[in-house]
Amino acid sequence: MTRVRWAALAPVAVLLVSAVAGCGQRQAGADGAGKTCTETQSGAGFTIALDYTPCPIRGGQSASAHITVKDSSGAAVTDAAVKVVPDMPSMNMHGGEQDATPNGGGYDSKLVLGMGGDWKVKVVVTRGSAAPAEVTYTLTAK
Ligand SMILES: [Cu+2]
Repeated sequence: MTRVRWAALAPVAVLLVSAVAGCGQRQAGADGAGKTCTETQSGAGFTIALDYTPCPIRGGQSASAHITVKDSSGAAVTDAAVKVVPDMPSMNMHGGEQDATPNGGGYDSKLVLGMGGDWKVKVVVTRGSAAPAEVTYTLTAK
């Protein structure tokens, strides 16, 4: 009899949990969960666009980044080595460096900002034997 009662209550518990989770997901969605933002910086003859999802990035969670690199004539640069280096200057925190992977005319990378706050995200583009090009994006993690 006790077992039957618990079994009858289980769907109620599931409903309660999903109602709470659903509320959180709606808030996250309104806060940019599925949104991609793009920041563009230029340096050393390259124009480097950083797309990141979600926008804003959540501190302590892994975001996904897509980087596109164009040369001074506007042609996509697909043969470079691209590295992503996050730092939080106010706390002297160094984030996890990522080597981006070539994909679809650009480069994919994880982007992990360890906590909420202002971060400097450096993208380093190295092509052949040329000196690396570095650009820095200022991103605020929530
Ligand atoms: Cu910090």
